[in-house]
Amino acid sequence: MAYADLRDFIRALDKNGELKRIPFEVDPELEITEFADRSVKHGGPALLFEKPKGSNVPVLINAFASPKRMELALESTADDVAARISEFLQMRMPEGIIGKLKMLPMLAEVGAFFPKIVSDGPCKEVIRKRDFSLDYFPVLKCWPHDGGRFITLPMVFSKNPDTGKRNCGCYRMQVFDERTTGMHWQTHKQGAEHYRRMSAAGGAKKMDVAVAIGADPATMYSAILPLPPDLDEMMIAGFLRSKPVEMVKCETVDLEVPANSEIVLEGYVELGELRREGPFGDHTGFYSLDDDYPVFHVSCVTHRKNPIYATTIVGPPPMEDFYMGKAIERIFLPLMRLQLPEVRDIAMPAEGIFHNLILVAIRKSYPGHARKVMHAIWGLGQAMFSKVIVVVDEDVDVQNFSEVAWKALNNIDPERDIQFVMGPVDSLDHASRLPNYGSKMGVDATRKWPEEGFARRWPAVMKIPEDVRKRVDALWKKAGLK
Ligand SMILES: Cc1cc2nc3c(=O)[nH]c(=O)nc-3n(C[C@H](O)[C@H](O)[C@H](O)COP(=O)(O)O)c2cc1C
Ligand SMILES: [Mn+2]
Repeated sequence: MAYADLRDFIRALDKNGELKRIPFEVDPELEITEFADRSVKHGGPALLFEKPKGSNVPVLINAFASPKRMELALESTADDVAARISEFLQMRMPEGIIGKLKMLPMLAEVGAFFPKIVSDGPCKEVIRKRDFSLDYFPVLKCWPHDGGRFITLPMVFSKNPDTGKRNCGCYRMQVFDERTTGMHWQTHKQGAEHYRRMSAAGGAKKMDVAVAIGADPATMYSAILPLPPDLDEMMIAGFLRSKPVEMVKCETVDLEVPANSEIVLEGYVELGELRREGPFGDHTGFYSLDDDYPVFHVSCVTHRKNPIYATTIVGPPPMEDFYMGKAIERIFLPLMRLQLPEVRDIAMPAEGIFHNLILVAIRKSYPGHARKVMHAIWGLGQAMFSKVIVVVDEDVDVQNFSEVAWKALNNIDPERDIQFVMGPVDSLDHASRLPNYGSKMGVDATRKWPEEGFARRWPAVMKIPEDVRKRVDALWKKAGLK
């Protein structure tokens, strides 16, 4: 059963022993960060701060911050979501009328994912068009040198001015004052693309933006998914929760938001207006330097009665975002394999902060195959940011980082097997020579073939035969070893 809203998810977390309520006052400035960081590093629960200092609105954090909680959020393991996607991708129109009839339930299921417009919803319980202030909400100052307080887990809605298609992305927002924030959509993201297109078209002075904070977990999660442009996150959320997302029209802008949202900030970004944003203690574990970004002007706030403020912190790994990213790794594997069927598995170790290190196991079929896979990944959506790609043969378990390091380090002749390329890099990369532009490295750690010019013999890995192992199993016990 799909979660009705954030509260429904909080109840499920509670029931499963995955939530700790904090009934006393804790400061949203740094103290909640220290709680959240300690909790995630110790495998602790999600935290609900009932009395954040300076606000009557409770704060939920770490709701997705473990494999168990990701599974509760998606009501299934990420691997099962991946299997469901594979099933859909393999769906072909069967022969004959009987076969076609058998397909109907599946097609009906596809139709059932599309978001549905409803006329009212809980997010409209309180509508504030004049009398509102962002200070009402317990927005965190996450790290000591942050430029201010940041909304860190928003669903930012905008429309592509050319296609009319909706986008929803999670872009942090620095609170500048009671009614304005930053809008940190990085240059490669869809919000920034909509902004560019509107600016280029001329005519309009501002771009409508609506921000929802807190909803059912699948809808919240969809905002971070690296989907192709113009693929509606709300449709994918409907797929994930097996129930359409109900959307309501905003009061002051031409956009819709999830009806079950806890908090909605409606407003606009003025085209051409930029303001210094940051620094911000970021995903990388380092501060992102301050930079100029668009400004979001809030024109109306709507919220539920007794709203709950959902947030997260990012920082030295592993943090909550690592668990969200791990599920992305699993869920997107079948989609990657649509283009690259030779990919057996991929892994993004926590220390690589998503795309700084991607380990890929392939079934190698022709000379140069590992390099083809690297280039394909560099051309695949947000995987373009992959700073280091290590390609290994399919007999290497990429989830076992120690096995990858051991085999890859043995298998490479660095000068021959390492490839550098130039291209777009993540906005958060602080080492690249220019912002958003720099080099990337591919490591071909597969076994080298004669067809690749490798004239020497390639040795095998040592292994004791199975029959010997069995014999020793018995002797081991006989010797009294454990
Ligand atoms: C907690 C969290 C915070 C994020 N903050 C930002 C941000 O400030 N700016 C940004 O461009 N992407 C940010 N992202 C990544 C985007 O949400 C992600 O790239 C998403 O796929 C973008 O969606 P889009 O392709 O529809 O633009 C964040 C992700 C997470 C998990
Ligand atoms: Mn998108």
